[in-house]
Amino acid sequence: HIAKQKLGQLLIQYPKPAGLTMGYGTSGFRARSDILPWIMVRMGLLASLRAKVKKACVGVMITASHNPECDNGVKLIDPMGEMLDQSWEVYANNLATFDDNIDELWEYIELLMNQLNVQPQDEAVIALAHDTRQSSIPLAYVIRQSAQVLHSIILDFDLMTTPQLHYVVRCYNDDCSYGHYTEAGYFDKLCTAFQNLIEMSPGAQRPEQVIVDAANGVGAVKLQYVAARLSKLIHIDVLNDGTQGHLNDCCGADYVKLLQKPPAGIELRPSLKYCSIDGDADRLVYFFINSKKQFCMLDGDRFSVLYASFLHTKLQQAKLNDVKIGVIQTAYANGSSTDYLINTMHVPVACVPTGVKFLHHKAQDYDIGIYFEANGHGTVLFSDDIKNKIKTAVDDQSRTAEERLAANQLRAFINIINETVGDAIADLLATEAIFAIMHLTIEQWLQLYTDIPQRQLKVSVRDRTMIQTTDAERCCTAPAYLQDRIDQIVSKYQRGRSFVRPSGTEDVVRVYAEAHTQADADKLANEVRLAVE
Ligand code: 16G
Ligand code: ZN
Repeated sequence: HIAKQKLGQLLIQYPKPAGLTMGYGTSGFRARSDILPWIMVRMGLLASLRAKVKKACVGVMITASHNPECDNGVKLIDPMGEMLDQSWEVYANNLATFDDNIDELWEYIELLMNQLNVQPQDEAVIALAHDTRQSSIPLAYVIRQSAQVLHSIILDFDLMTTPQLHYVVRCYNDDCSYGHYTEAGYFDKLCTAFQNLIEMSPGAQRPEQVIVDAANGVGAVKLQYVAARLSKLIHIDVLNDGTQGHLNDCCGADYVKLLQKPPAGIELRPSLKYCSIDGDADRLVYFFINSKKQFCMLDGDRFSVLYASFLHTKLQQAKLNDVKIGVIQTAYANGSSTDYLINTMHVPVACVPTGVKFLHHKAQDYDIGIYFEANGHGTVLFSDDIKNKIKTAVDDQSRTAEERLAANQLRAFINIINETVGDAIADLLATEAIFAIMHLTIEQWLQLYTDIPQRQLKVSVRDRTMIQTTDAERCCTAPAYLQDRIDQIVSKYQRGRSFVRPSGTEDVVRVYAEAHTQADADKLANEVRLAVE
C-alpha cells in the first residue's frame, strides 16, 4: 500500500518526541516550533479527511499569533471560513495520541475513513498559508507532504494573515459570491468597499493619519499594500514592519492590551492616533496620548460599541425596522461596556465562554451579530436575510434619497468587514470609515463610556483542570467551596465583579476583577487569587 508506505516514511522523518501530549485548543495546536513537525503530519491527514468529508476546500494556517517567534502552531479552517467544527477536535486529539507506529496509525486512518464514508482517492483541496515565523515554511512543507499521502491538492497561499486565509477558503467554496479566492480578490473587496463608503458619504471627513504597530509580523506587508492602494483617501503609516525588531517582541496588540502601554520605542505624539495588530493580524487595538499625557487604549469592547452605534444609526436612517441586532461578549468585557450597550444604546448583549468559536457561533443568532473579545479580536456577521433587505432598499426607487444612501452605506460597510473571522486590517478600515462619516475623533470614541478599573492575574496551581465553570465562565462549579468564597469577597467591593477560569492556552488559572477604583480592583484580584491558591 503506497499511501501507508509514504506515511510510514513521514513518521520516521518527523518523529514524535517521547512522552509528549498535546491537545487541539481554542487556537489549534500551539507549542515551541521545534517540537511541532510530527503534529503537522497528523494535521495534514486530518485536513485531508475533513476536505473529503465536506467535499470542499479546507484551510490550514501555520501561526502562533501573538506568541513569541520561537513558538508556532496550526489550525484548521472549515469550508465557510469558520473555525474547525468542534466535533472534529476529537479526531485531532485522537490523531495526536498516536506514537510513530505506522500500523496503528494507519489502522485508525482506515477506521476513520470507514466511519466518515470517504475513500483515499476522493478529491480533497487544502488551502495552505503561514505567517512570517522562520519555522513556518518548513512546517507548512510537512503539511503538504502529509496531505499528499491522501491525494490532496494543495493551494499554496504562502504568506498570509490568518483572516486572509479564512476569507479565501470561504470564497473558494462559495462560488466566489463572497469575493474572489485570491489575495488580490481580498484586497479588491476591502479597498473598493472602503473607497465607495467614503466617496458616497456627503461631508465625510478625510480620514486622519493612523500609525500602525504591525508587531513585526505578516500584517505589515499586507497593510503596506492597503496603505499604498488607498493613499489618496487615508494616510496609514506602518511601524514595526519586521525590518528591525522581532515578532511580537515588546510590541503588538497583545503587548499593548496586557501591559496597558505603547509598544517599546514608539514615542506617542499628542493628537495622533495609533493602533497595534498582532502577529497574524486578527486582533486590533487603538491607543493615543491625551492632553494630560495619559495613555488611553481602546480595546475590543470599544469596537462593539462603535460598530453597534454606527449600524444602529444607519438602519434607522434607511428605515429598516425590526432588525435583530445584538452584541456578543465574554466575561472579560468591561462592565461599563455592557452597561452602556444595554442601558444607553438598548442593544441586547449575550455573554459566552472565551474563544472565538463561541462568539462566532452565537453571533449567527442575529440579523446583525457583533462580536469582540476584549483583546481586540472580533467582527460582525450579517444574515442573508438582512443583506437582501439592504440590497433591496438600495435599489428601491420608492424610498427617499436619504434612506437609499444609508442602505448603500450599510452595504459598503458589510463589504469592508471580514465576516469569516476577526480581521485587524478590515476592522481598521471599518473603524476609520466610521470616524470619517460620523465626524468622530478617537477621544470622542473613548468618552462614550468610562471603563471600570480592572485587574487580571495569573495563578499557578497544581492542576488547573480542578477549576470548572458554568454560566459563560462567570460562575465556578468546582472546587465546591470556591464560588461561595468569591461571592463573599466580591460583596465587600463597590461595583465589584470577579471570576476565575483555567486558561486554554497556558498552564495557569486566570483571575479577573473589576471594582470602583484601581486600588480596589487590585485588592479584589489579590483576595480572589489567595482563595484559588
Ligand atoms: C485563544 C483564542 C482567543 C482567546 C484566548 C484566551 C481563538 C482563535 N483564540 O487565543 O479567542 O481569547 O485563547 O486564552 O479562539 P486563555 O484561555 O489562555 O485565556
Ligand atoms: Zn492572532
